[in-house]
Amino acid sequence: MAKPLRIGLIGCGFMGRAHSNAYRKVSNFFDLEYQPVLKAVCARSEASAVAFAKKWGYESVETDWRKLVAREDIDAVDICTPNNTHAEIATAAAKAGKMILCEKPLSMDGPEGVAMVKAVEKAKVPNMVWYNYRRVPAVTLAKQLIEEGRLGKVFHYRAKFLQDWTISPELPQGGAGLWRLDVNAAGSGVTGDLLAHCIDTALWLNGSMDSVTAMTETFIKQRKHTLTGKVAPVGIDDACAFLARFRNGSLATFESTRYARGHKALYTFEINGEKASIAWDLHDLHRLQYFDYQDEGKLRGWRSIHVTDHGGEHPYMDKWWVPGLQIGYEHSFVHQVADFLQGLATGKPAGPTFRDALETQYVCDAVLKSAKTRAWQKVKSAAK
Ligand code: SOE
Repeated sequence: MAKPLRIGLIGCGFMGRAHSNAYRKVSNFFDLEYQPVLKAVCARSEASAVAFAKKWGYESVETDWRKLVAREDIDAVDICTPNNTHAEIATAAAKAGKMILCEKPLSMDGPEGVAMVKAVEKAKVPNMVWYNYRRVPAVTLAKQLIEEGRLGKVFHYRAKFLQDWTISPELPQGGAGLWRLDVNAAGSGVTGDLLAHCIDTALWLNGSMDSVTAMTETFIKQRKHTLTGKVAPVGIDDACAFLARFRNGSLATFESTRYARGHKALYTFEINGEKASIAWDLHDLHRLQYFDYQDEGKLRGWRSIHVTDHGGEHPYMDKWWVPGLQIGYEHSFVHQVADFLQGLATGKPAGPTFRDALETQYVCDAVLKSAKTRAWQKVKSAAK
């Protein structure tokens, strides 16, 4: 019998659904010592919490997160609320001795993130941040290829995350779904929301960054605020591009926008090494493009690896269907829960931990500061 891990979920939006789906599926596909039990869900609106609980199978509801955090029948708190609430909830949950799974980005900025890291490390509670793209099998395969030394010295890292959903000036800011446009709730725009994903993957695949230089733009300067009904200045970055130097000597470019007409969630990266290159595209997420200069000359060229094989060749895939049948976005969350539970069983915590995610926060801080000062900024280290 698996040991129950009683989950208390806070927030019933898009991420509340993605995480709940992962908790429900993980034990059907992975053999683990722990099994999530959907104990309680919390939302300010009781009607929303009740409807969510019914749909996803939570046993009970709360309308005050403090009550959920204080409950003795909760082992792990999952924070799926807007960014400006992460720190307060996580700090209280750590004090109450709960494990914490926190939606990305960790915090509004680096200093807030430091306090969160201190809280979980002082309380010695397992902690993780939901940077789910690390667990797309093709991305995990990229990590394996790099660790096997197949790329050799890395020269370039290139990443983009392009969307187009905020082009209309009629779109309001604030409130459910649109808090990402409200700087007081989100902290920043595409930098903390989208580039944070690119940065997390990059730090994981290519190590720490040394310095950055950035530019940002806010194309629509004011929008109606959903909560007040009044037109208010827009404080987020709508688009951001930055150059970076990694500590391993490689050069990088990163770009993100919500104004790339035609692109919905085009997250791509490419890494060029001395011996090989790899490229990945979220719109074709089960494929990894790979070029190996050591291939025989007449056959040398980019290969498109369909990352769906079993028998240990392709990460996570033997847990799913049969070779050749692909999986998708939602499965990256299932894999992240599986790794978290595995980490509890082995005592080797699954990343990114709060401390790992603090490094992403430091890069975001440096990027936003550079955009303001128009000067290169050093990136702080989050290492102990
Ligand atoms: C924004 O549109 C968003 O939903 C992000 O908040 C997610 O983190 C990203 O994975 C997809 O886009």
